[in-house]
Amino acid sequence: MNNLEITQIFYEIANLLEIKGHKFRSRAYRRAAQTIETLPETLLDISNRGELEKIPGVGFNIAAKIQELLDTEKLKYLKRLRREFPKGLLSLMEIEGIGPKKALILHRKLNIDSIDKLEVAVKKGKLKDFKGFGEKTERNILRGIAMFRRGQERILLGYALPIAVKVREMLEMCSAVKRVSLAGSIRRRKETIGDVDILVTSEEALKVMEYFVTLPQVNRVMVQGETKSTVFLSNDFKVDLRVVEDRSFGAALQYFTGSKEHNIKLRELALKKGWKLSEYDLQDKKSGRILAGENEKSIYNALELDYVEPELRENRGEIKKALEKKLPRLVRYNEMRGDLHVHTEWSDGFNTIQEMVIGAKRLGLEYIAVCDHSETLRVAHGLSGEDLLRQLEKVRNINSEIEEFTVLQGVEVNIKTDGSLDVEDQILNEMDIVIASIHSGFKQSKEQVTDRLLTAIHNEYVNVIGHPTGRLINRREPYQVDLPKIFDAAAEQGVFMEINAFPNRLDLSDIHSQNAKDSNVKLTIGSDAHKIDQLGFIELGVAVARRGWLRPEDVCNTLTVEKLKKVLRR
Ligand code: DGT
Ligand code: CA
Ligand code: CA
Ligand code: ZN
Repeated sequence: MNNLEITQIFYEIANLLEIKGHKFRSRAYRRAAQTIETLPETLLDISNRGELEKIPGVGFNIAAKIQELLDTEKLKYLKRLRREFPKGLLSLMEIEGIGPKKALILHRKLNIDSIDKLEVAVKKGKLKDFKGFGEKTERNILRGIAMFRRGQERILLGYALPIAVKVREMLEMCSAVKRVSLAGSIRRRKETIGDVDILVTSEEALKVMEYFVTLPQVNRVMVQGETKSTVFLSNDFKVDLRVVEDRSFGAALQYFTGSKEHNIKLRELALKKGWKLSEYDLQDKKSGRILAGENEKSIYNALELDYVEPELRENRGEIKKALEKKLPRLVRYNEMRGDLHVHTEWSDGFNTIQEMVIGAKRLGLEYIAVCDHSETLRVAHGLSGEDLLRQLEKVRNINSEIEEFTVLQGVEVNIKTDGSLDVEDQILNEMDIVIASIHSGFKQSKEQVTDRLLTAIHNEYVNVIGHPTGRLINRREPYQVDLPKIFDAAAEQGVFMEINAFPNRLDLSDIHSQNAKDSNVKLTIGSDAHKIDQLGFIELGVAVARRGWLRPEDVCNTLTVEKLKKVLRR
């Protein structure tokens, strides 16, 4: 049994315990599930080392459950729990806005035991009569259902990327393989991925395909052909592999990277010149002369375009700019000098400040901003003003001991429902960086949320608005907010917008980041890491920045710590 399967089982247990009213135990399982979901290695490996209990959030009890699942593929505890409830009840709770209470009512009163039945019932207006199910709830449920269905199909970039890279590395080890590249949406670093596309060149396609479909990660082979094979990995990711001749590498890479809309534009451009662009090459139609094909750049250049980075290929004006030679010089993955949003064990993180420093150094960073939660975020053990001053003391000590690295003392302060902050100005004044975020009151009106954020922006100690729209990809819609207004105020006040790089946030999104930049707002990238191995998420934030057309000068993380400190002084 793999990590993802065990994660799902633990989420199910958490939900069942929630229905039963066992809040604490439910939370323990949810926390364990969240941790396991993002583990960089398999539970089997960890168990073989006898280190299950060393996983944060996994105690004796849960470790025993994991062991049972690994050994027997079954769990007696879950079986017992399931017997207490009708089948289908849980599926309802997959929908945003339906918690244990509502699920029970739907089931008892209307006999609803599937998402499909729920949808029919809402559309027939059958829910209105029950307490807590007004018209607004109905609309929310329908939206939740649509979101759930979308979420079922698309995978978060942050989860797909490491796995895709692993498969690419395995392919690189195959002797019959000449060149390998990721393609499709994962090469464009889109925030969610439908399926993973990989391109290979080889003179022995059959050998490559045989090697590919028998990789250990492969669970099921859907198609095995000579030029294209499709498989499902054990975590249900679909992977398409294409093999072409080496002389077509560039053309094939261009074609299979997409997007489809970008490709259509490019092909039109070729046609106007009397040429034909295909996955094999760029050809003159009349003479059949091959103009380009072996490398991707030469295709763009032959069409008199500047090379277009994969992240920009969405047909959002990049071809016009490439023709005019006016594409921005995008910020690069290796240009991050620091991470501007990390948590530690002082609030709800798992590692000490020192450990986060080690992790960040390993990534080649020069600074991190420790921004733990503030007091009113109880679920996250938020810090009081006093705690923050103690932490500041600690950070000063650490800074005096380490070389060529700086810890910035910060805080992720809550913006309360009236727009005020839950840390006093006097304390905020001591911080190197203040991120202000909304963690409550998501259902307020657009005016209310906008006013709240405007109030925070006008607080002279605030530097950054954290995860500015509050969305959770596939899970929670953004709150209603007038972003143009927020961006204008931020530009005027010298407040930055965050690109929160946590895989299910990516907030601001690519397009919103671009809008912010166009309003003269600078952006910060923060991994929002709660433990060392999440620091790598910063890469996802850079992907968003690049997809948002951001240049190095638009992103504060490219600054040296000295320059950064200057721009943080308002
Ligand atoms: P995804 O998988 O939904 O996240 O998005 P993509 O962009 O990876 O789409 P996918 O996997 O269907 O196809 C990979 C690339 O292949 C796509 O980006 C462009 C190219 N492609 C696929 N189908 C077509 C097509 O009908 N026309 C054109 N021009 N290109 C296509
Ligand atoms: Ca794809
Ligand atoms: Ca595909
Ligand atoms: Zn937050």
